[in-house]
Amino acid sequence: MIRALRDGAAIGLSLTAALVSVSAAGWKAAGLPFIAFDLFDWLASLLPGAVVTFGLDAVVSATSAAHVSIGLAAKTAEQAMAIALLLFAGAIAGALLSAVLLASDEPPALLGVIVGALMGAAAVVIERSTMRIEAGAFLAEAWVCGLFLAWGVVFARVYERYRARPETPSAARRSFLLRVAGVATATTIAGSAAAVAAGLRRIQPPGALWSDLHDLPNSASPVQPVPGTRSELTPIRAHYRVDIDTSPPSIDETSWRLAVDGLVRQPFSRTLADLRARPAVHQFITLSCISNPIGGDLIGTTRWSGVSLHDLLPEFGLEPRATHLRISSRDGFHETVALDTIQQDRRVMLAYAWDGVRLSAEHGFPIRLYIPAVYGMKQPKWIDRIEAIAAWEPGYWVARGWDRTGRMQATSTIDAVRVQGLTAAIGGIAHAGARGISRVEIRVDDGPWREARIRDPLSPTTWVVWRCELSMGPGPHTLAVRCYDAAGIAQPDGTLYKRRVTL
Ligand SMILES: Nc1nc2c(c(=O)[nH]1)N[C@H]1C(S)=C(S)[C@@H](COP(=O)(O)O)O[C@H]1N2
Ligand SMILES: [Mo]
Repeated sequence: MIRALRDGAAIGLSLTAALVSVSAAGWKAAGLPFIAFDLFDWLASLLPGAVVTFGLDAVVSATSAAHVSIGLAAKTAEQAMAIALLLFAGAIAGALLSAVLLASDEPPALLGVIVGALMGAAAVVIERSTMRIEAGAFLAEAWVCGLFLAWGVVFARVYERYRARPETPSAARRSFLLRVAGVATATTIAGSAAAVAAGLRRIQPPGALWSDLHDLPNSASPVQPVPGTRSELTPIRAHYRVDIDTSPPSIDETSWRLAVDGLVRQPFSRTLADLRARPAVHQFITLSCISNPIGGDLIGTTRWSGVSLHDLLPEFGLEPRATHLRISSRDGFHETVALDTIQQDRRVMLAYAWDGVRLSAEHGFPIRLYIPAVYGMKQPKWIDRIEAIAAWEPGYWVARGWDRTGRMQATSTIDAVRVQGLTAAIGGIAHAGARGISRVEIRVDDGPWREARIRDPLSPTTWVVWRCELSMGPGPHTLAVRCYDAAGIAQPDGTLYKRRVTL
C-alpha cells in the first residue's frame, strides 16, 4: 500500500511536470492561461495582506543581500515557488488517486476521466474568478480543462498498466516507472523549450524606442555622469517590475474597454484607440516602489505618454456628490484618487506608452495611472474601470496596512566610484518625488559634507544624476551621500547610503 502511494506520487509528479511545461508553452506561444502562476496568485489572494507583505519583504532583503536585481530576482523566486507548489500538489494528487484506484472496483479509465474533469473544472472556475480568462474565451477554458483531463486520463492508463503486473519483481516495476518518468521528462523539456523560444520573441512591444531616435532634453548639461552611474533613462526592458501577479494579466486590446461609471450622469466606455486619438501628454517620470531598499533598483526613469485625466474629466458628467475616483485593475488592484488632485495637477495621467512604444504586458498594458509624488503602490497598471465615488476609500495596499499617503521620500545612492591615484570620481542619483533635488552632498569618513554637482534633470519629477571629485589619503574609506529636496529639507540620517572604497 505504502509503495503504491509512493509510486502514485511519482507518477503524479512526472505528469504534473509535463502539464506545467505544456501549459507554459501555450502561455508563451498563444497567450493561453498559465495554470501554475494563476493558481498561485489565486492562493496568494486568499492569504491576509500581512503574509504577502512579509513574503515580499523577505524576498527583497534576501535578493538585495545577494546583490542581484531585486525586482527580477523577486519575480523569479515567486515563479519558481508557484511551479514547485503545483508539482507538490500533483504528487499529492497522484498518491490520493492511486489510493482511490486501489480501493475502488470502478474501471480506472472512468475514474481518471472524472477526476481529471473535476480538476479541470475547478481550474477554470479559479481562472475566471481571478479574471485570467475573459468571459466567453472558450478556447482558453477548453485548454485549461483539457490539460487536467489529459492528466487524469494518462494517470489512469499508466496506473492500469502498473497494476496489471502486481506479481512482477520490483526491478521490473521500477523500470516501468522510469519509462513513465522518461516520457514525462521528454514532454517537459519539449514544452519548456517551446515556451522559452516563444518567450524570446515577445520581450519588447514592437516599434522604435523614442530614446533610440532622440537626444535627451538635458544632453547639453555641463555635468556628465561618472561612468558606471545607472542609466539616466532606464531601458524599459530593465525597468523593475513589482505587482501582486506571478504573471501579468494578458489583456486583449480588441475586447478591452475603460469603463467609467458610479456617480456619473451616464456610464460609458472608451477603447484604447479613443484614448490614443486624444492630445497626448509626454512626461519624464521616476517611478519607485515603496519597498525599494536604500541603494536598490526598484526605481526607474522613463518617458511616459498618455492622456491627462484632468482633460478627460469634463466628459465624465460627474454628479456634484462625487469627490474621488476609484481606479481599478484587471488583477483586482485598485486605488482612490481625489478629484481635487486631478483638477489641480494636469500631470496626473492615464499612460499607454513608455519610451515611445505601447506598455508591455508586465508594465500595465493597455493603460496605467501616473500620480506625481507618490510611490508605485498608488499607481495601478492594467486599469479597466474608473468609478466616481463620494468618499475616500483605501487603495489595495493601504487596505492591507501600508502607508496611507505613499508620499515618496528623499533618497540618494552612490552608483559609481572611479579611483585615480588619490582622487575618486563619485557619481550616483538622488530623488525626492515631485519635489525636486536642490543639493547633494558627499562625506568621506567623519569629514565635512562636500557639495556634489548636479546634472539638469530630465524633468522636475525625475531623479537627478550627480557627480563629485574628492581627494583622500591612501587606505580604506567610507563614503556617504545625502540629498536635500527643493524646500531645503535634508534626507534623514537613518536613510543614508554608505559605501566602502580603498585608495
Ligand atoms: N494592477 C496593479 N497595478 C500595480 C501593482 C499591482 O500589483 N497591480 N503594483 C504597484 C506597485 S507596488 C508598483 S511599485 C508599481 C510597479 O510598476 P512596474 O512594475 O511597471 O515597475 O506598480 C503598481 N501598480
Ligand atoms: Mo511597489
